Amino acid sequence: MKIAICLTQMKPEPWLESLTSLLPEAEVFVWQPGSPVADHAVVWAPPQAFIDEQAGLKTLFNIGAGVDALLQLRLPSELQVVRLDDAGMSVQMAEYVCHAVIRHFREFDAYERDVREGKWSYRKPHLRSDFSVGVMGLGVLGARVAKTLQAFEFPVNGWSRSAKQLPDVQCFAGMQQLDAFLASSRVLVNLLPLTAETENILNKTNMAKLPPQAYVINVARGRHLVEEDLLDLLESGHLSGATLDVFRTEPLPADHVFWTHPKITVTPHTSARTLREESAAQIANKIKALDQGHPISGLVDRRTGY
Ligand code: NDP
Ligand code: OXD
Repeated sequence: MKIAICLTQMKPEPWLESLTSLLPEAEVFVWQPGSPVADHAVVWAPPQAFIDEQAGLKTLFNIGAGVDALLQLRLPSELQVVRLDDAGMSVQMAEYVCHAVIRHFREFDAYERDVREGKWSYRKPHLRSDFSVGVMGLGVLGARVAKTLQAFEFPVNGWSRSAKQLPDVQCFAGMQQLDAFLASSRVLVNLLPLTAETENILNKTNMAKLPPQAYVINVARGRHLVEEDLLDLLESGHLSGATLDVFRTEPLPADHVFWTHPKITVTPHTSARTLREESAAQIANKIKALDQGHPISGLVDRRTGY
């Protein structure tokens, strides 16, 4: 069995080492033009040339949860696309989102500023019941985030494509319930996949439906957010701030206004990192299962785009 590795923006060697030791019978190699055709590939944002050369490939294992970069390529219809199933990402995402929500709710950013200026200040505590958090996307990551937020007793709303029932989460589904979801979410957390339906969903029309002083946390993809619309709503005061982990262009360009905007907190696409050892073990187990004719989880539905 042959396994090709094709990763952009990251070093392939550690993956080569991990997969070679987990699958000693396989021939694992780092793809370059002219490499032999593999049975399976482990990829992150591969070029079209890789797909075109690897005709006959059976499975593409994405080393992340979001498959938008893969689905933009021309892929043979029979090629299976497999996402990572959690692999240690959901707990990181829950940490990140809870940190951002609590930092905003408790005004720790303002306290940090005061302390830097030597001020011993107090602020009037917000009411937790006024701080409902709306999670867009109730999949592997969103469901974990919703559950973790409940441990801090925030009221939690969720929005997904199909109707869901999650304990103590007020669940909304589909476009017909989007407005009601937005109107009842003081903090909006975006954990949707990037698809034709969700691109630019964080636009002025939708964000204006959030309650006054709402706060936006985008941890999914930069192309969900219309940047100028966010800036306008921050300027008008309708939104009180935003925490952004993902951007239309990454790395965020050095002269981008988000870097220094007083109401925006930026992190460098780091809310839930791919953990190599856990992820390589998951992929190796799925390759063994496929080899033995067993079904695997994490198959992407190419029609819905996630
Ligand atoms: P899943 O595929 O498990 O879940 C997606 C959720 O979004 C589902 O609940 C789905 O609804 C919902 N959804 C999809 N389309 C729509 C729509 N049109 N309207 C309403 N709801 C919709 O994704 P994950 O939770 O694993 O990941 C979400 C995204 O997070 C990834 O696609 C990726 O872009 C991003 N991500 C970011 C990372 C970072 O470091 N910043 C790390 C990892 C992922 P339903 O359940 O009804 O199908
Ligand atoms: C992912 C990511 O999709 O890292 O896994 O953004």
